[in-house]
Amino acid sequence: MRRRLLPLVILAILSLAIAAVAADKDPPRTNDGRNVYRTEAVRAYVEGFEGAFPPAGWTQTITNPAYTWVQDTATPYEGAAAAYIPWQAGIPQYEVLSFDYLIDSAANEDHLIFATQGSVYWAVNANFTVEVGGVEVYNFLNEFTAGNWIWDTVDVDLSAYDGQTVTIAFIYAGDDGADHYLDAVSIDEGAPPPPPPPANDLCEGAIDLQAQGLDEFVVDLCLAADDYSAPSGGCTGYSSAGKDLVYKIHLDLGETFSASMQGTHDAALWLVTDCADAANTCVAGADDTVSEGYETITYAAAAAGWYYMIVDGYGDDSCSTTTVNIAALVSNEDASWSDVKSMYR
Ligand SMILES: [Ca+2]
Ligand SMILES: [Ca+2]
Ligand SMILES: [Ca+2]
Ligand SMILES: [Ca+2]
Repeated sequence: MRRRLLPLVILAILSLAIAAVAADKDPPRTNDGRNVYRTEAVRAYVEGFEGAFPPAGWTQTITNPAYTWVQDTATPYEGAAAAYIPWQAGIPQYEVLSFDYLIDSAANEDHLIFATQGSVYWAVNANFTVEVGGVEVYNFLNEFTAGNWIWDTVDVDLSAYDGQTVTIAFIYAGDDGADHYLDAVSIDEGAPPPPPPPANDLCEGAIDLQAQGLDEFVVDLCLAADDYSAPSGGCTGYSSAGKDLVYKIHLDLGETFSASMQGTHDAALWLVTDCADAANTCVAGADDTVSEGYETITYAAAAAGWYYMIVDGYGDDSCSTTTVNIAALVSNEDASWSDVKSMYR
């Protein structure tokens, strides 16, 4: 008996799978791999629909009691539950979840962020919109791009409402649409400002390799800006439009300096005598390999003085976390390893 049923069960599963195409009105009722947790910003307020429904402090406007917003645990965006509304044909729905919030300009708490999913295909019939103070600030049909039944986050800038208490309303309205979801409603502080560039982003802040005793170090070039580019066809053979950091070293006449760098980007390494005129004073450079490759320069000082090493990359604003190796200096008088001068002099 069981064996005879098995093909029928398989057929049923297959037909269900085939039905789950773009025009499906119901989402897949599983949550495999889609419970993504957000970490990108500080939340000043969050409602994840985990507890009482509607949540404390929220208002629910109901016109179709059998098909309105409810708590649902089948496919939350995060946590164990989300707000969910089933579709209905023949009886129009205008179902609203709303809450009031003081948009605090002082704390920069002026981003409304929420996760939603639904069917863009069926939103033509019944759409999901968000209003702030009665003004539409989000339209699922027009703005959602992640696809049908894929959770995605929406970020609405509320800075225009700084200092005001506003009603934020999530509205599902229409007839014969598709199921819709809402979760992780939050008022976030703005994204944290980017970290300041490293002190040695520019020549003025060049790090003294010897004073710092640096012989091997790892540095994230992505924190830097592209300020210097080797001349095309010049000392590295190519321009270097990648993000760059600057190091300096004092060399005696004839002293040989050797350094290498390696990262996941197409690295470029060059040494100049006048950092303010880097492109025209390059004395050694290397851009011989592509990503993951080692670039190595070796230079015997033609004059005593300061030299500036620019740790760079070929591609526009290219960068990676890069390992830099500085070989011990070799003096002019006797270029043998027995006469290697310490970096830590
Ligand atoms: Ca939740
Ligand atoms: Ca720079
Ligand atoms: Ca550069
Ligand atoms: Ca390279």
